[in-house]
Amino acid sequence: MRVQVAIIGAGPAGLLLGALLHRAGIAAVIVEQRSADYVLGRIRAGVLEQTTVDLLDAAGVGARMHHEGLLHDGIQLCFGGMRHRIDLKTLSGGKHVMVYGQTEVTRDLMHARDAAGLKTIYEADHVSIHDFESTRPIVRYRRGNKTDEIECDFIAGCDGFHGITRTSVPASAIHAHERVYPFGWLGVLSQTPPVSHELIYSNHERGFALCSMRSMVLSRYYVQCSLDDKAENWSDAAFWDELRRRLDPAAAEALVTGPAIEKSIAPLRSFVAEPMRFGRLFLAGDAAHIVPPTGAKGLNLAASDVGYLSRALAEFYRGSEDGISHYSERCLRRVWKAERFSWWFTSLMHRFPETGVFGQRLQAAELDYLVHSTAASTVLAENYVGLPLEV
Ligand code: RFL
Ligand code: PHB
Repeated sequence: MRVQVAIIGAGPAGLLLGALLHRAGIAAVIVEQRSADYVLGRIRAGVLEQTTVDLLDAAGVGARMHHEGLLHDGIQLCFGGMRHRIDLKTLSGGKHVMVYGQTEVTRDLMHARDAAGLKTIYEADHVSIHDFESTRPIVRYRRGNKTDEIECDFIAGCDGFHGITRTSVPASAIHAHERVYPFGWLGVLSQTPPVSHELIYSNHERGFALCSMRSMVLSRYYVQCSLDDKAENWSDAAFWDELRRRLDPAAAEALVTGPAIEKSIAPLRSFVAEPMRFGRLFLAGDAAHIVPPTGAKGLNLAASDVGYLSRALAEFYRGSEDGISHYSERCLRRVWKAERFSWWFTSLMHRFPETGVFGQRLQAAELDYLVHSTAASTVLAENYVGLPLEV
């Protein structure tokens, strides 16, 4: 098979890139190692920046999101037993975020892809990439007991943190920067109305907690947990008790509990690989960088990377290499700002075993400052709703 662009990975980065390239008249195929149902079964992000919403609209897949998604004008910070509202809209000059689950974004992109008759190869084993330093890169994979080959002009590595594209680059050509946090998030999805109409981020002496949602009848909650914890060791009752303890009295009282539909533990990591382009191979999304989920930036960075990449490839086929030359630098400028924000918000909101009372007092002072200084809350709001895309 021969295509212009071979995309590795059918997560949000790969699927959105496929949709944007299709709009630009560029032929692409997606190679994914899992089944479509498996990809849809992963419960992940919930908060979309306006720039992500705009890209989904540009890809022609925004209709259901605008109908079912929830626009949020604020978030709430809980500490010292009290809640404080950060008015995102006023502080950011009129912006808001869209609460619409990654699962639904993925579903919409998959449906649009099927409806347009575009090819996705699911359950591809032993995916490997070759010759991306030349102008004729190749992707190989196995399906059943047959090996197939795709010849292409470009490879987009959208295969997430554990994928093969980043690790196919010679170690001498790539630099990785990493910080692993000494705790994880235990997440629960439940068919219950959310405890609050806005997300609550809570700093508590027992650890961080987050109250989020997917709709007015589907809630997503997280509590900071130990890296040794196992999701199966947490009964539903133990999870709800722990969450309640980490909220202010009014939220604890209002919390509606129910059976967990999904329960899992995610480790927290900051990671950036530089550069993001190697000849005809481009890394995008989690394949190139990871942020701890506190800032809700991972999916949004994946979207902005593929926004830059689709534009760069469209320019290439119109005769200019400018976009592909600047791809890595353009992405990384945005990535490092999101890394900084996610690291800062994570550091502010979690219990760190090693910092002791001194660290806790500093957190309390910063939170107090944050909610009482317009300058400080503006910095939070501006980053949370998302920095503007560089043009
Ligand atoms: P994905 O979603 O990991 O998709 C990669 C795809 O590549 C496939 N793959 C391969 N395919 C072929 N060959 C191989 N060798 C392959 N290896 C892997 C995989 O099966 C998969 O289908 O990466 P992508 O597309 O870059 O998207 C990134 C986002 O998924 C991620 O950044 C977000 O989920 C992060 N995140 C959040 N981001 C936000 O913007 N807002 C949020 O509110 C938010 N909350 C979260 C989050 C991530 C979380 N976890 C579980 C880490 C909350 C959590 C708990
Ligand atoms: C989620 O709804 O899963 C979610 C929301 C906000 C975050 C992280 C995760 O910061």
